[in-house]
Amino acid sequence: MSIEAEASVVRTARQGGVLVVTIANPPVNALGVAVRQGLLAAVEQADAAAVQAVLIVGEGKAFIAGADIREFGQPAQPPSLPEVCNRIEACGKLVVAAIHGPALGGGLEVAMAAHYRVALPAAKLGLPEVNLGLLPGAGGTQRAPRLMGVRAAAGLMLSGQHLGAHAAFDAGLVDRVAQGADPVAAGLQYAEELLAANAPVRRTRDLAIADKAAALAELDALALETAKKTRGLFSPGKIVECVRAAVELPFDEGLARERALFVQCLESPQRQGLIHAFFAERETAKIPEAKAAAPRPFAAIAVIGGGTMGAGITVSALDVGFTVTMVERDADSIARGQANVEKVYDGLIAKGRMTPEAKAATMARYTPSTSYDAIQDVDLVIEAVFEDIEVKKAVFKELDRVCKSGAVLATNTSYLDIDAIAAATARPQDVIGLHFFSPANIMKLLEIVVPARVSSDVVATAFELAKRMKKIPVRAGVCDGFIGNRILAVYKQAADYIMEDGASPYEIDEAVRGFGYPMGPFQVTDLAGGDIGWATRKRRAATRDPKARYVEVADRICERGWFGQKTGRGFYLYANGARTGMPDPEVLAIVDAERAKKGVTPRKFTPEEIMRRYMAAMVNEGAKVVEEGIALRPLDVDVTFLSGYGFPRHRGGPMKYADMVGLPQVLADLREFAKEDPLFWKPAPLLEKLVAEGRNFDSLNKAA
Ligand code: T1G
Ligand code: NAD
Repeated sequence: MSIEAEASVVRTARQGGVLVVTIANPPVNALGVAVRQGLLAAVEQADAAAVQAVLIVGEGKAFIAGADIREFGQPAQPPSLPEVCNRIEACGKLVVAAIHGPALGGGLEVAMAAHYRVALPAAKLGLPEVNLGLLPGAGGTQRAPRLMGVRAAAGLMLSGQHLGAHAAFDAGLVDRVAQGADPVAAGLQYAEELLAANAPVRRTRDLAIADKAAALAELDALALETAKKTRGLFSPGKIVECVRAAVELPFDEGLARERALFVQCLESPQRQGLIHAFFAERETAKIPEAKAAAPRPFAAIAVIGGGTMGAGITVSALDVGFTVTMVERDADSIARGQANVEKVYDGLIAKGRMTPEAKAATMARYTPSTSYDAIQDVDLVIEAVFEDIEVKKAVFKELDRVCKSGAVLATNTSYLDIDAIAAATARPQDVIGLHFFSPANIMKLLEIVVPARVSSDVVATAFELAKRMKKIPVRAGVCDGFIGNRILAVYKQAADYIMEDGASPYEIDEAVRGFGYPMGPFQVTDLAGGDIGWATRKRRAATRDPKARYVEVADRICERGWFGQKTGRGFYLYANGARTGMPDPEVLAIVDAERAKKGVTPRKFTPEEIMRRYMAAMVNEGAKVVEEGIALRPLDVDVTFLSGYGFPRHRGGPMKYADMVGLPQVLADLREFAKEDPLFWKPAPLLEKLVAEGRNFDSLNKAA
């Protein structure tokens, strides 16, 4: 890397007796190779120069947001970050770090290698490597326990959370909290005070860890707790091992142990999955329409319908500062709607996470109404009424009548044809799908469904809304179920086939949980309510391919009124309103009866075989969704399932998982299963094409 490149991302300048080292590597001063080389050169320059101190600052919004995540998986380029941190710590001049924004991962490790740290009010300090399947690999696991204590340091690394300036001060991570936003000014003032006080060079490596016996006992307990809490994850346990090394070993041996464990994490497939998830979530908002048009201005929102979704959407909007007018059919319904909203805030107050005053201030931005005329001036409307095309068309006709020109009209439908809904108005260019997930105030995913005649600025407005609501947006085309529910229907069908062929619903759920999901498909059906799926199956019955295999077990269960948790039984039994269900022998009897009716001889399925079929179905439909353009890229399918369907994050999403397994293997599985059912298991042409060309799904992410 040339001197100019180093100089371009790391600048040095003398200010009196202080060498100010500024990292300027937008957007977040990631510690790419040029920054590492620049930092090393700057410290060596300081040691050689007639300066008394060094001040390290970041330019722009961040101090340093960590190692350059894009470099992971690439060949390592010297110097390594541990070398840079050790060199900073070894500097003969006082080194001060002034933190005015994110100091995360390697960024905090650089700061902890400095001799003194000052934080400004907007500082955010953390070691979030665990979120990437990694651990702090530049001395963080050895220096943090020396500064914060063993328990607090382990907690910071295992949670991946960020600490604010004052919390970091209280934790011993920084020595001072200064006011203002200018790190150079605050840093210089602190450095001069330290020099005036003849403060010594203070190397973190030399700090002692108090009461080692107690610390080791704590780590024993933490190791057990971590294994239980982070079931199936690789790096959390390695973090605890590193902290144990910090207690048991001399500093440099601890560093060597950290490096060895870091490399193990780097080689773990979980690192690939988690880093893919990190970047994929930041790519979904990069859509053609956002390049083509700017969002329309919006501040006042209306929500039509105050049921499960209407209330959750209202809370999401109120939580980020919008005014919301909720419109319901009649007085009883609007009273229920308002109660559904207030219930959320009362729950937070009961948990001490909100004050009554804050609730009052929030509800002051909420207006209940039973008249559509109340929303003639709003900028954006989100409809969440019954999932019935005629009801929705009638509502959109009413919106067309009352809403001002330029208002964005959105529907929260789960399955219905948004082009048909738009056609019910004289302004289809203003109609878009905003598919929230239940509970809407919690779930991060927002499927933004783009109908044929919508204008680009309306799509851009929807993505801007997602950003302001802190949702993860995914652009989807119009089809039955869009991206998520369409693919869900297919792998749920595969689960039904596996059940009818011999595995119990409980074995299938267990296999899916073993894969890393919080719940299996039959538990999810019971949670969401079996009646919703039943209504969808009935709606589709008329158009279902008569040649397609159809499993009637769920229908038999629904015919008995067993809709799941809300009726106390479904696939599972929920005694006394329990949230965790027990296997139900009567359900197994229903399954056996359906097998007998179909002449199916049940056979054993291993968890691996269950997951091979479950994932093959999911990936195959995912490939169809991409090739039809319903999803822009495979990563959009991944983000949909990571943020809306509980897909295990460390596997990166269904399409990333398929890439890691290898598309030839997935295709071979499909072709094997197609021998039993060529219609259902017919491989997607895109999958066959990619395999034939020796390419993978990620090649399409890059191409987009
Ligand atoms: N490396 C590379 N690119 C990064 C990056 C990083 N560390 N952090 C952010 N970006 C990119 C991001 O992809 C996006 O790009 C742009 O910056 C803005 O990010 C050895 C092993 C800092 C709180 O885990 O948490 O150090 O999409 O949209 O919402 O121990 O980014 O514009 O092209 O997220 O304001 C540990 C990760 C690394 C922090 C800012 N560090 N970053 O949030 O903006 S591992 C992290 C964040 C490590 C060492 C180890 C956030 C942020 P683009 P953004 P934001
Ligand atoms: P819900 O039955 O809980 O609420 C619907 C509300 O709409 C009722 O309160 C009803 O009074 C009101 N309503 C009906 N007609 C109206 C009209 N003409 N004007 C004003 N209000 C009217 O239903 P929900 O579960 O909230 O679903 C609403 C929509 O969201 C549906 O399209 C559904 O498919 C979709 N959705 C539901 C979920 C979910 O998990 N429940 C998830 C995503 C999307």
